[in-house]
Amino acid sequence: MAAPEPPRGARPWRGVIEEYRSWLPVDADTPVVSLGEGGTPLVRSAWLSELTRGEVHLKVEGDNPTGSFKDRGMTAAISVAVAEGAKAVVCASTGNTSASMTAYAARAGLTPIVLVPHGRIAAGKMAQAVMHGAEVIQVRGGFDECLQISRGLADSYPVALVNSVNPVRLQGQKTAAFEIVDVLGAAPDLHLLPVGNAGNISAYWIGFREYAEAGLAASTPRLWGFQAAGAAPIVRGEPVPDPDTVATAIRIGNPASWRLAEAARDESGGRIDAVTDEQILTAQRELGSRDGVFVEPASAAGVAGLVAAVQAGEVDPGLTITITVTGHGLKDTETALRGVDSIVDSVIDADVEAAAEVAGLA
Ligand code: AN7
Repeated sequence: MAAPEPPRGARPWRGVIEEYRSWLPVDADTPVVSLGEGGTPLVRSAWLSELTRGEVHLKVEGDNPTGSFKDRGMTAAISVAVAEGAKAVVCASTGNTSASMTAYAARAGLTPIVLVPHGRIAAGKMAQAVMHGAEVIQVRGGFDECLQISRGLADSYPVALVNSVNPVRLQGQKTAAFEIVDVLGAAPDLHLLPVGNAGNISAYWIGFREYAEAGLAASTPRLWGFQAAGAAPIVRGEPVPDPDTVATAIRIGNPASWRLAEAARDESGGRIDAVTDEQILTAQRELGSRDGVFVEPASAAGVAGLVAAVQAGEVDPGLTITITVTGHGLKDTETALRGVDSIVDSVIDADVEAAAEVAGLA
């Protein structure tokens, strides 16, 4: 006889630290700063499954509390920072790290200091930092300069650095790989994701590898990472001094986790390639209109990469493929609406027949 189902609600999701405690660098005394992050949906994509003649699932990380995968690393980094007595935290960010850091810092009563590049941070992300009470400093320079300053502050002043150069961040972020294996019951053949500062691809590799080493997965996936063509230092093999892409979240010319990402690529038998802004925006629209998943441009890079690889005949049929879509589309509505001539298709009087007519129903 089957075991009785636990009552509904008896086992709420507890956030990634409590769910994966034994895998993380926390102990019984670590104060857990959580917003219930993780446990995000793994959504099957019908059109991508058909396109690849395989099984494609999206790991929808925009469903995290602040709207991106960054929350997984931030619950860990902020919890450890509090345990170590930090009073203030700092990060450089293209927007999502700062949105996440400021939320968790607010919760922990820490002072959040945010360094953002000049211009081109999505408005939604800035609004998040403002609402969470951050000290926002704009630097005349790009993300890479912001990260240098952020490191400099942490070296010389009483403030903890929570960029992904902080290894605790990657430990938290690896839980997404655990969740994928937990839900599929096995590792995928192939996992795709965007690459910016290159922390996340490194974190997924840690997660997939640890599960395999522990016998919880029989294999590890090949990791395919995608940078934006105008910000593709790893693909080119040299830093890009003036990175440029519509996908502002990954407008990074000298990724901090460069070597770790190359190791993840090589050890997994994977690749890191570039996709154009046009391919990114097309993938973003397809995700919205076919899957019902609204992501920000950077988040669509993995899907853009898969579509390009299928077109190039590089994807064998019959594979189980997972793709991380990293952040929510609502963070950057300006880019989503750019090029849309008019949001409103018709204006009518308050009349059913008129509505039916313009909607093509009559
Ligand atoms: C939506 O917030 O670097 O390769 O400062 O926001 O781990 O850097 C954001 C990165 C992909 C790239 N998708 O991940 C920041 C920041 C979204 C992102 C990435 C980011 P990494």
